[in-house]
Amino acid sequence: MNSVFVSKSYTQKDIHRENSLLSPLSLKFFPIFPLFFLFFSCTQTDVEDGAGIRSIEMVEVIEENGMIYIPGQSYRRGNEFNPGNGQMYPEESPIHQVEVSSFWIDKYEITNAEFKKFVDETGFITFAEKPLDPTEFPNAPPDQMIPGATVFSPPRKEIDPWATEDAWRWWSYRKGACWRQPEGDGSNIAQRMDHPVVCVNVDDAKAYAKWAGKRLPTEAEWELAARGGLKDKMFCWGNDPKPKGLWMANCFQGRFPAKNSAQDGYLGTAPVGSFPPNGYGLFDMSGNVWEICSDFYHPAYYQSFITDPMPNPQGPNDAITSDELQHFNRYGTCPKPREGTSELTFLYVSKGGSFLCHWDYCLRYRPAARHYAENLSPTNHAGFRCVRDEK
Ligand SMILES: [Ca+2]
Ligand SMILES: [Ca+2]
Repeated sequence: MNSVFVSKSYTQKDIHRENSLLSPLSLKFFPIFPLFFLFFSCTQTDVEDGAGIRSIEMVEVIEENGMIYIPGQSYRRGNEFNPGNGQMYPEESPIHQVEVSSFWIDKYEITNAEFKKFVDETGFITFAEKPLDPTEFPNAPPDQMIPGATVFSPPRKEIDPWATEDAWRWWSYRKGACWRQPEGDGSNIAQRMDHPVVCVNVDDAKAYAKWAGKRLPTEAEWELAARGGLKDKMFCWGNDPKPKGLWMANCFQGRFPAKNSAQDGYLGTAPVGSFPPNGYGLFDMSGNVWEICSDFYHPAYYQSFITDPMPNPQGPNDAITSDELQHFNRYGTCPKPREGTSELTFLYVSKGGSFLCHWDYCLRYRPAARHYAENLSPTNHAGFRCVRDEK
């Protein structure tokens, strides 16, 4: 989705939550006890749900304690092609070879039930639940210093999402929005404990991961896992966007952003694991919620990476902010963060698209797709999953 830049000054001290908004940008309680499954070799496996039967090309997989083992390998990261809707996504190119060591990754997105357990045990308070520090943002209006998050707020009438870059036409800062009440005051997650947690930022996600004895994935790890053992395919399941005419991921159907037909069965987030897994047996690597990674985001990162490739890349050394990204998109240059830049405005990679990605407007429910999350602006369509090193 297009980047949002509402107006503000280019002075980081003046940035507040609204103008730094990120680009719009039930568990059947899964068993937590130790599991160990082994799938031998590459096989066609039929997966059936309420929508129909899909055939998934499964590869050899080891599962343990809700995590899948991804063997170390070199693979082709990125995408240089029109994914089918006539649009190009230059931040995904050039395609390049990248080497990643073996690791384990969560089978599902982190759920509200799992996040609640973390909060109950630690007393952790997420960013969205705390007021902003006025000394850090002295020029921000008081009403934007109160706890809250950025929430999808579709217009009542259809609009052309391409008309302007102003994504505030379908996003709003919502008082009280946080993981416990993703749509703000009056909402709750009582019937959504098996949905992915949302309205968390990268620091919240890192805190959870540390508590769980894990960490956030790098972009290179995440994309390798999302590709499900397939090579050079556009989607996590292959090149056909809708095999047998069935949706393979929770995304947005209808006319974005006003009319969501929910043809896939879900208007908002879905219970994790509601759609078929990829070849590694990982669920929701496409859609449902964006998944925050540990790398800083830069749209031209791959162009610099190919000049100095390295195994297990961690992303760019320097962070950029949404203002600087906007500058880059307009002028092709991107100054380093200036003195006084709040780390809360740094952009981190997020992957996989969300329930708001639409074929025509944001075809980013693909393994190569790249987007970003900003600590200052947790949203109700971004969450995360964790990884851990091979031991
Ligand atoms: Ca949907
Ligand atoms: Ca996802």
